[in-house]
Order: sequence, then structure tokens, then C-alpha cells
Amino acid sequence: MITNSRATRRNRWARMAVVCLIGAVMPGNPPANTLAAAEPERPNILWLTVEDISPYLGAYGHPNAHTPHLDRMAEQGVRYTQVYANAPVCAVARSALLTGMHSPAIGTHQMRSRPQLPASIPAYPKLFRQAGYYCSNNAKTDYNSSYEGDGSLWDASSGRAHYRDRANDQPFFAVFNNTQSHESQLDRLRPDFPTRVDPAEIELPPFHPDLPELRQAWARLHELITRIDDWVGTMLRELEAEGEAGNTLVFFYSDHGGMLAGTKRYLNMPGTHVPMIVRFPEKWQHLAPHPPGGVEPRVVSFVDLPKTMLSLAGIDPPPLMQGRILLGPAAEPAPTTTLLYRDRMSERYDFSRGLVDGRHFFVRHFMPHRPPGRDTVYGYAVQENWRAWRDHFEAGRTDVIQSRFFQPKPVLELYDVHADPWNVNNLADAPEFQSQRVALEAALDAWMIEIRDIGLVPEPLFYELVGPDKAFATLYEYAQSEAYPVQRVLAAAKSASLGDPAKKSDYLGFLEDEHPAVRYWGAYGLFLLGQEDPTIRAALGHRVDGDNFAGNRIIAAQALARSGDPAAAFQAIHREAEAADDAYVFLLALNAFQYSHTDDRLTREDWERFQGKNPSMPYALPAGLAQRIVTEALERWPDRAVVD
Ligand SMILES: [Ca+2]
Repeated sequence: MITNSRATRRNRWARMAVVCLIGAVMPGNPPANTLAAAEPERPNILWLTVEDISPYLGAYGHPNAHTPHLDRMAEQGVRYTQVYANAPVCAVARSALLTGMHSPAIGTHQMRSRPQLPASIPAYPKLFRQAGYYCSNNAKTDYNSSYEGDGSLWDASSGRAHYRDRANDQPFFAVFNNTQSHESQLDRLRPDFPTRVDPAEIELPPFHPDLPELRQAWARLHELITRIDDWVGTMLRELEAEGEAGNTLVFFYSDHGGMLAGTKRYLNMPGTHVPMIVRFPEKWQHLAPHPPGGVEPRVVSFVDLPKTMLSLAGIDPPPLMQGRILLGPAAEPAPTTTLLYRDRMSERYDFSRGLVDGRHFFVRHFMPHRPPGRDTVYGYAVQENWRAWRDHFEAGRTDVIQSRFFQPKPVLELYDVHADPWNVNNLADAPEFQSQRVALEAALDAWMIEIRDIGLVPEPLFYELVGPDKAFATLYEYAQSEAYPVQRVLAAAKSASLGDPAKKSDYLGFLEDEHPAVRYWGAYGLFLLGQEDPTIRAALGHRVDGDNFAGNRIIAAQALARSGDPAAAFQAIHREAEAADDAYVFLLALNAFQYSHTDDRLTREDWERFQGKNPSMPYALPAGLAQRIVTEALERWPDRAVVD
């Protein structure tokens, strides 16, 4: 714990350093103490952040909500109606929130991972500290990168961190993150926990079957939201008691949407759409886009927040930050569309990109064979509603809409978010929406090319391309270089994800490409085709034996199994799994056994050996993730886990 006196001492040092720095780089400045005295007054910023909720608040018109404090905050402030987490899951979203850069631009898009970032990648608290702010974080970090555990980000980051510990005349930027509505808390309420909302009165989304477990989970979710509403009330009273309410901008938002099965982790409205309420004290009312009680419909995503916060404090945002300033005198026009992303979730690889423009929600799935609900085991482990839904599907009792969660995905999804906030009616093939679809497809391509989306390169190839001993030390530097032909890889990935028989010769051509990611997508396209064709088998066999990237040997083997040679495919995947010394390659091999349907050839002894296998992990895939597949396989033995 940092005591007050220690913290104050540290703050003085930090402030002195800033004043010295300013003095050093600006010749002819007045003496430092004059400069400090002449500094204009700056607002404090308080972030009250919560977990895993969509805008299920009274202020947003939700009939089941009981949220008096947040409703009052909305009456006193501005309520944003179109705010999106760029990713539907904690660590990826929080990476964008920290850096103001899209996670697939800097390589922090996989849930979870810890890629090294170059020193040039910004982080807003460091910039606030350099400008003399006291920055405290209480307490979640989860930055999904080398910024995790970086002691230079905050003056204090712990369960005790508080703006109270700043020096007397110091402005603050304080984050408090309440975890009471995290998905893991829902089933921790005692079994007979009374809910304010009668589960029988819940209006279920059409994708959820009408089961007691689903109704009870929704009713409980509203209780958790009321708990965070109480907490918001406490935090606002504390700010008042500290005498800082009149000088503090207060932001309330959730780190992504959720939080029942089919929401958190998924690229849809319930997974990404979040509440955001901003309260401006009278003194800073001129920064607000509307008078108190106003409603702001501009499309906002998390990548906008760091730039905006810096700007509100009079600090120039670094040019690398990719969002738009949404408030204050330097406000920039809202983007026409904003980018959303989903990649690996824990132990399951996936790759989807999306867009919202305020009216449409558009998604391209690059790995359509993976059913959304055959996902990481985590949701099933912590919430009963996941298991109830799956059991209902497996008993053949779900309707067409409720069954989709367990079936392969369409390549494109397009929803009218006004008419269809639950994203049920896919308009991607509807004749009357073709012009919108074409425009959104082009906008998504443009986004991916502009940010040089590194998600197009499968993760198991990463560390044969970058690292301390390679030409590029970090993913970001690689992705920004000419070595990464983003347009060509995008074209190959889009083509492969169609699994189109008419494109077979293209896929065979991709297999021979000089870029390893294009070769990967070629094998994936042939996997989707699943044709028992000797030409395909020969081409894949050549890759299985000769590709110099282990990830490509594995995906080629996965495709070979569906092209008529499962025995050779199994042998190859087995060889790669045994030899893997890279955690991502090992994880891909475990996935490949299952998606090639050769896992029935594994013996219990094989799984037990994998259980003991701990590939060296220089790039820190959390150790337990691959083991989740192994553990599940052993628990179900001799049955197999169904993943597709
Ligand atoms: Ca979260």
C-alpha cells in the first residue's frame, strides 16, 4: 500500500520532473514557479467503470431496471446512446481503452495474450502524469499487453488507489472499476436470492429459449446492475464529501456488453453496446455537448476515449491515437463507422470483424465453421444459463433462431439495429439491403487496411515473424512495415472464408504464396471446401511436409483430413503437437485435432501426455488456456467434446 505521505512525496517528484522538463525544452520560459502559478485550472476526471453490461438501465428506458442513481446522473449529465466497446470482452477492449489504438493494430486483439508493444504506443495515464495529474486506478488493469504490470502507468494502482492521495493542489484522473456485474458473479448469488423483477415477467431475447435458468439469470442480472447503481451513488456522495464534485467530470460506462450466454464475447449489439453517462459540473458545463439531461446519439467507441480525456485536460493527444475527440472545444466529427473485433477467445481461435454506423450492425466472419456457442468452456463453467441453453439445443428443442448459437456462422451478418436490437434478422442477403451491405463491406475493408489489421495473420505464425531475434521486434512494427502485405492477405482471407468451390484454384494458388499468412488462408479455404480430390490432397501434403511455419503445417493437415486422408492428417497434427515449443502452435494443434475430427484417434494416454506438456511460452499465452481443452477432453473421456 502507498501511504499518503509516500504518495505525496512521489507526486512532488513527478510534478517537479514535469516542470523541469517544460523548462528544459522551452528556452526563455519564466521561472518554473511562475509557470506553475499561471497554469489554467484543469478538471478532475473520474471514471466509474463496471463490467459486462449493456444499457439495461432505467435512464435507457429498460422496464426491468432499478437504477435510481444512474438515472439521476443521466438527468444531471449527458446520456450517450451509441457507445460501443471495440471488442466484446475485457482485456481486448481494455487495451483499446488504455492506448487509444485499435487492438488489431497493435497486436492486442487475442483474448488473452501479452504482446510486447514498442515504446511509441501511447497510454493515456502516462500522459496525464507527465502533465502533472495524479492518476489512480482501483484496481483492474487487464491491458492484454506489455503494459500489464507496467509500474509507470499510474501513481497508484491497487484496491486502495484513490484520488485522495494526491498532493493538495493536484488535479486527478481516477478510475474505479466495480466487478459486481462481472459474468462470474451471476451464479454466486445464493440459490434462493430474491429478485426485484419476477423472472416470469422478463421479456427474453428471441435467441434465448424460454427456460427457468434463462429467466432467473436475466432477473439476477438486474439485481447485479442495481448493486452497481448503489455503488455509483456511494462514489458520487464520496466525491461530494471530498469537496471535488464541482471540479470533476464523471464518466460512467461498462467495459463491454453482456452478460448472459450469447452476449459477452460475441460481435453483436448485446456484446458490444454499452451505457455511457457523463456528468459535467456547472464550472465545466461549457465542455458538454448538451445541457443537463441531454441525449447524445453520436457513434462512440472506446478508442475515442483516451484522446477525448487528454483533450479535455488541455493535453495534446499523440498523433498515433486512432479515435476521435468526442467532447469539448477540440471535438472532431463523429466517424461514419467504427470498427469492432473478435479474435481468439481463451482456448478457441476465431476471427471476425464488424462495423456500426448508428443504424446498421455489420459483421464479417473469417472462420465461419466455428459455431459461436461451441466456444471457450469458461461461460459454461460460471453460468448455468449456458448449460441450460446447450442442453435444450442438444435435446432438439430449440427453434431456428435459438439453434444458431450452436451452428456454423454465416460469412456476413447485417442487422438494422433500430428494428432489430437483438440482431436476429440477418439482412446480409436481403435484396433491399444490398447497397448498404456493399458499402459496409467496403468500409470494413478500408478499416482493416488503414489500421493494417494484424488479425489477418493467424496467431500461431506470429512468433516466427517477430521477436527479439527477428527483423521486427514487435507485431506492431511488423504490421506497419512493407513486409506485411495487408491488402493481399485480406483478399486471400475473404476469399478463403467463403469456402467457394469455384475458387478452388485460387486456394491452391494461395498455398504456394510467398507470404505465410496467404498460405494459411489457402489451406483454410480448402478445409472449408472439404473435397476428396487428389490434386488438393497432393498440394496439402506438400504443405504438411514442407511448410517452414508450424501453424501452416497444422492447418494444412486439418484440411487434409477433410480432403480424404484423415490418417495422414492425424499423424501430422500429432507430430506437431508433440514437437510444439510455442504455446500458440500447441493450442492450434489441439484445436486442429477437434476440427479435423481426428481427435477420436487420440488415446487417453495422449491426452494425459498433453496435460503434462508445457511448451515454452516466451510470448505468454496464459498457461491454463490450452489445458482447458485437455482437461475437458479427459473429463469427457471416452466421449468427445463437440466443437462444431
Ligand atoms: Ca468485463
